[in-house]
Amino acid sequence: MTRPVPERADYPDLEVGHPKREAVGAEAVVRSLESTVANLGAARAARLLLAVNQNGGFDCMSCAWPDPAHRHTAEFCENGAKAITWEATRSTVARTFWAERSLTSLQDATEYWLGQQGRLVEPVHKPAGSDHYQPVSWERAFEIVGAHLRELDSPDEAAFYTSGRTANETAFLYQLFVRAYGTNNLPDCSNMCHESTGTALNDVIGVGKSTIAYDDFGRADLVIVMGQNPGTNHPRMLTALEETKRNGGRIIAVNPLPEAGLIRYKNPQKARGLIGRGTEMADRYLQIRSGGDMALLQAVSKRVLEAEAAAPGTVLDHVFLREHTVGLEALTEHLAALDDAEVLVATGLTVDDLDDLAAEYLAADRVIITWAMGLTQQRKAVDTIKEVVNLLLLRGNIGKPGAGASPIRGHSNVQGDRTMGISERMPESFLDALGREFAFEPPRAHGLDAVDTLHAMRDGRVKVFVALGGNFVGAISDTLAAEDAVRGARLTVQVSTKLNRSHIVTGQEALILPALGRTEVDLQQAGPQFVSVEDSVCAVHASHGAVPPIGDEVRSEVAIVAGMARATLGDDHPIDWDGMTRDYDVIRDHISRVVPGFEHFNDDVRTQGGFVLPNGPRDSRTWPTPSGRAHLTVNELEHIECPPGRLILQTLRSHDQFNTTVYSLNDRYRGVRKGRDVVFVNPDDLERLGLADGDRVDVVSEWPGESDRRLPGQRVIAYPTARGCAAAYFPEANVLVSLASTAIGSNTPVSKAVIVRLEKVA
Ligand SMILES: Nc1nc2c(c(=O)[nH]1)N[C@H]1C(S)=C(S)[C@@H](COP(=O)(O)OP(=O)(O)OC[C@H]3O[C@@H](n4cnc5c(=O)[nH]c(N)nc54)[C@H](O)[C@@H]3O)O[C@H]1N2
Ligand SMILES: Nc1nc2c(c(=O)[nH]1)N[C@H]1C(S)=C(S)[C@@H](COP(=O)(O)OP(=O)(O)OC[C@H]3O[C@@H](n4cnc5c(=O)[nH]c(N)nc54)[C@H](O)[C@@H]3O)O[C@H]1N2
Ligand SMILES: [Mo]
Repeated sequence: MTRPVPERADYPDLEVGHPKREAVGAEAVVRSLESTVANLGAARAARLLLAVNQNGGFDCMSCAWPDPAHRHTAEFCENGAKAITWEATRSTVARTFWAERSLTSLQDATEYWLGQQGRLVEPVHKPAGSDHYQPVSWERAFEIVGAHLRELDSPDEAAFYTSGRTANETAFLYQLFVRAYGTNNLPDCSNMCHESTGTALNDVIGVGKSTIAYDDFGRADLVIVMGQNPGTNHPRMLTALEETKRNGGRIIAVNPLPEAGLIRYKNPQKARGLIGRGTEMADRYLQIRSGGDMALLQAVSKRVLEAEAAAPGTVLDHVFLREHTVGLEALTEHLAALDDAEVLVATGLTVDDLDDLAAEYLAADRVIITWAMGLTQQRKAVDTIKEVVNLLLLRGNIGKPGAGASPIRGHSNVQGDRTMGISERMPESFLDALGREFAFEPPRAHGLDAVDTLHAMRDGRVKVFVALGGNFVGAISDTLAAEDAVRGARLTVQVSTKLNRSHIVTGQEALILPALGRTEVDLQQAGPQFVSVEDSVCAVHASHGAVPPIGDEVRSEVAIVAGMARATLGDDHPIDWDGMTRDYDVIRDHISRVVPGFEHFNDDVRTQGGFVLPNGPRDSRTWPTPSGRAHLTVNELEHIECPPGRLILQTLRSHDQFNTTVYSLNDRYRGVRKGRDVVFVNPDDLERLGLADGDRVDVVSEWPGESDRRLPGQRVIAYPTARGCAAAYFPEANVLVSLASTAIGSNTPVSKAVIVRLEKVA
């Protein structure tokens, strides 16, 4: 019997309560342990939770937050426990699943329901013209991939996606396969995530990564947290922010929403966190209008420069600016002309707010600015991040203890994947080294990023799509356009642990190849293998699986990539794919000769706690830019015009999801239970729009020159977000974001600022 599939976006039991004003504490710990034990059994749960983020254990896959030098016995958070439980479940997709269900019958399945079906344990193939997947042998599956790739007129007619959970060794092998095959079409989740950060930081400081170390949080006088919800997405960061507070530092949050974790934190690892009142987090909370950060940063920098003009020689770090930067004069001139009235419109803040933030910045000797998707998924994201750097540079806040620019990465190894060559445009120096090591000429033309891959699929220029993890069609913007494009492909291949939308919306022919997860022991001919990852602060460490594989047929990602490579390039290809699969030390030896910073990889990764990659700006104030200096830049302010009767909608994560993976229908901190079909709107806006809490509305987005996009039947929640702004959940709301709406310079979908109107439905 076919189990009924729930209809999309219809949650009859939805409950709405009050938002919380504190995060974590005893309740979260108890809940996460209860659910892990209930799902996995006590012994398996204990084995996993005691191994996570420990030396000799595995790296938590829930985010890229770094580990402190002194680890607790329990070095995980509530959301890490959910991610582990989700992967390490013992339920599996039944052998009969696909015989009983056509793809057509699964078109309305939600991500939540798909994820509940358990782990994928055998390779399956959907032949062209068929509406069902059917079991297929590994060898046959690889042959299908190889045959399709060899048949293409050009290697550029294929694209190879990577999601950021992929480990360093796998990522390196995968990009090697793709480049040996002949293309740089390596789109990845980073294109939708921190691409704006990499683009901006590379331009202005020469390194696209964070300039701080973990311990800097404990040394900072001021941490400004912008566009980020650490209580949900990086919960262990709250422990680092608590260190800032305990050492006398201050915290300022800049966010349209009052996020619980930024208001108060009860540390579950400390007795006072379990029973006491916890730590007050943000000393100031600026509820900025969506997309207003660039204006805010310029206004603060302007005030810093005015303070210097009023008391010359006393405000700026002149020695630093002289020795290490270029561009001060142009920046000073440009900001002098900044129109405060425009800043007030753009930010929705008051003059006092701007003055106070400037005063806080000036009172601090060591300042860290952290950010995530609230800044990167904006049209002017790249320029906004350059303004973060401008503000930091003015007082020498890069390359000294307790200070720096700190993008907080998303996926647990998204940063490492980039280091390993997963990018559609790696620098020439990387391609040269790769070609030398493996005696071939890598392709040089830039490849396609995530958005451009979809354009190319839509136009028939990309015909084969291979995904190493992730849920491309579920995660990218403009869902309906994306799905149409994917359906036109000849072959789509998903290497996955669990079911998601990208298995249901496929090319004419499709494969699902089941992979081992990070929690599982990876046994190869040379014995159990470990992999490695790089966290948000450039620390690289090993990850060892802790529990037996979920099934006999499931293969490691390395083995799957090697299998595809051999089948595509032929058994007599000079690259020894099998040797690298037998023993991952062989892959690491190759990496040590290709990637700077990894020269003694196999030794360094075996030292307790791993090693930290070199970083010029952080370590020695050296700037690998063309001028050899850090650049203060002039960026033209542009604020979001919101026509009357419209709102600026952001799409964001609930507390119980990991990207497109939905663990439960609750969003505890925001007071939502048993449903996700909601839109959060400020009460003043509701009144202005003639709507009320509890109304049902279609959320309709408008993009110039295109027809309207619609997310039907959302329940309105009156919520204390900034005025003029609204919020709805990713990935359901992706349908509203035009594929044409991307950040200037990084091509990242503008997921945090969509102009919408709300249409009341009966
Ligand atoms: N549990 C869990 N952990 C995760 C993830 C997950 O889904 N679940 N995802 C992982 C990934 S891949 C990533 S990239 C990170 C994402 O981590 P976050 O960036 O924290 O994730 P979002 O939910 O997108 O939250 C964006 C935040 O920015 C704010 N914001 C929106 N627009 C603006 C703006 O214009 N200005 C400012 N200042 N703020 C704004 C929102 O109100 C929200 O608080 O988390 C990683 N960790
Ligand atoms: N509207 C909107 N869109 C967004 C965002 C947003 O804020 N708003 N955020 C963007 C961001 S920041 C990101 S990073 C992307 C995320 O885009 P993706 O990385 O593509 O999506 P995920 O949901 O993280 O992928 C989940 C799937 O990965 C597979 N998986 C999990 N673990 C493993 C593993 O160990 N191995 C393998 N092979 N597969 C595994 C499972 O099958 C699971 O279903 O989405 C982006 N899209
Ligand atoms: Mo991300």
